[in-house]
Amino acid sequence: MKKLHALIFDVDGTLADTERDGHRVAFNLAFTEHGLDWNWDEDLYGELLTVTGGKERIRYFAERHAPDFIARPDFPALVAALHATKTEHYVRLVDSGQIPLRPGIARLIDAARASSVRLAIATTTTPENVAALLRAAIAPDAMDWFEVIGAGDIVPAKKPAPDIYNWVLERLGLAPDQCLALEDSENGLAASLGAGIPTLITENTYTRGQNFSGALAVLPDLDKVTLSDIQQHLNKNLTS
Ligand code: XBP
Ligand code: MG
Repeated sequence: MKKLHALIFDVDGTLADTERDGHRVAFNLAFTEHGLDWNWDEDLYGELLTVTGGKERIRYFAERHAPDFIARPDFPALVAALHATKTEHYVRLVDSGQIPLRPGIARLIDAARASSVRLAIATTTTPENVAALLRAAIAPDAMDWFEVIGAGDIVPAKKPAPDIYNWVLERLGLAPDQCLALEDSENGLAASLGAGIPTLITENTYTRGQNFSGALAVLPDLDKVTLSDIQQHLNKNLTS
């Protein structure tokens, strides 16, 4: 039986449903502030979510819907400025307490801390966004509860590349099969499996129906999931 040494949490869509009412709203506020008539409605945003990384998502949208924007010589700087404004709006939204944790997350984190299972984060979003969510949705000192926080541009390639998970594993000093990753999306699963980490999926409205082959299990949420359930998923994985 492989003992669980660490839980590695994805953030957006896993710790909390941050995309529809958080990131998407922040992007639209940033577009307005920069005088752009772009508006990402819920359906369009669902399509754009296949591209991980906010700056990458803006570029992807502009390539398809705003060729004049792409043609501007200062395009890269504009993307960076747009994304910085978006992050300010997102942090403000999260600080106002509007984005709660998903069911079962707080209990699982408390159980891990009580049984010395180490905690880490591997996410595509920015460190500022992670800090804001942990502070507002968990506790003012929650950043200290996670031994390693891998976020955003710290690695050259974002999910579905495994870079962020390998970065976290290296700093945890653990082997992939001593950990378990908690993810919500196909891109996230590709990243964690790419790093060899057994992974549980908690799907959400934006990721339901994606290709989760290779996951230990696909769950609606973690509301009823205990650490021993997770250990059993790991043991089953070893015998299969
Ligand atoms: C999800 C992402 C992020 C967020 C937006 O991250 O792909 O890009 O959608 O955040 P994960 P940024 O599921 O890996 O937590 O604008 O800061 O990228
Ligand atoms: Mg996610």
